[in-house]
Amino acid sequence: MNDPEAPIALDLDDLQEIARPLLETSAFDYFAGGSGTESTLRDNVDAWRRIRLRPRVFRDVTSVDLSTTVMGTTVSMPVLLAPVAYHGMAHEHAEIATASAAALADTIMVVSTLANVALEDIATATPGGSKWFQLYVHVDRELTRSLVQRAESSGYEAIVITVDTPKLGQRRRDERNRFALPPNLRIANIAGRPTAADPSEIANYASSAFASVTLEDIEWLRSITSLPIAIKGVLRPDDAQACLAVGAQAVIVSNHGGRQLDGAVATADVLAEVSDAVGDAGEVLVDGGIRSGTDVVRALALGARAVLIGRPQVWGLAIDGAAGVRTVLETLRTETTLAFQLAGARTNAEITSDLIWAPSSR
Ligand code: FNR
Ligand code: LAC
Repeated sequence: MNDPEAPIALDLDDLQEIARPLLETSAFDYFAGGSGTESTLRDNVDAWRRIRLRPRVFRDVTSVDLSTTVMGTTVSMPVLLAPVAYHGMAHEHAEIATASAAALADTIMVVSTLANVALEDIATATPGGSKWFQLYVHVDRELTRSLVQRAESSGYEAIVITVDTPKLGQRRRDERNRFALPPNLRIANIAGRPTAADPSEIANYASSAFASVTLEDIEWLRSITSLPIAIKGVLRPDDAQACLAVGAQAVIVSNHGGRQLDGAVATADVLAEVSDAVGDAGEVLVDGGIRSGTDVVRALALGARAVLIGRPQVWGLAIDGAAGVRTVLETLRTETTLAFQLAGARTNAEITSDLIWAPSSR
């Protein structure tokens, strides 16, 4: 993985096994793992592949423009990097490497509260790239306020509030490994260190520090920042509409990559109804199991404005640092361009719901 410009026939599914031997077992399991029996983890990927498309022909698709805007930020393609904790376990350059790859690919990195590099340092190191800050609302309101103010003053262009993590899902792999952040790494945005304890350090931290987010919390956050707000972790139309009612500009349909409620529905299966419920009142993004350009087309056809990828960014980071993440993004760009062309679409706007084939449409 050394020339991110070179078109490569890389299957993002292959990356996980290429990255496995490069990581400590506990780190690999933390990144790869889901909750419970990992049924939602598996279904996230399978659900996209169950979706069939009916491409248009007689369209001149010689040139395709993948660019779009998400919450007012222009991106070169409808593929963003989802917030993922602990990049320092995958590569010594950690979130700075990931952010530089996103900047070079002209797309957005959503930086996690639980990054191993302080949000200010990520912003300073990668001034050219558009970044959003993913916020875990803490029981400590002043800590929460300071995170938002720090992100806003560091040039982050939006706040992503994760609402599906009142507690951490049961991560059996982490429990077996008694997972803890390696001693040379820390949660750089938070002072101190989480205490190592059962079932795992991060589960213990989430359990003690994370708030169970309410709509009143969102209204409060709306009142303390002028940045656009996206709410991440929504799977229901009623919750999506509630997000907009309290001032969010976007909803991210997500089940946290199958890491929270095991048995939760795959995001591909609920995206259309959430998108229909939101309508023109806001933007809908989706993550979970996106592994190909065809998956990107499926998501847009079901109403998403853009997708976010989680684990593939980590595998790229582990394999080859910033260049590895860049290769993941450029591979998805190449695949998405081809998928657009074969679907008969030249722009994001031409990816419409009638491209979805369903038995009822016979
Ligand atoms: C995550 N995710 C996540 N989400 C969030 O809001 N804040 C976070 O800090 C993290 N951390 C995190 C760590 C790891 C190792 C994973 C795999 C995931 C969830 C992430 O943003 C996203 O919802 C899923 O990863 C998307 O699914 P895929 O692309 O990984 O299948
Ligand atoms: C996770 C949390 C930290 O999925 O988002 O590990």
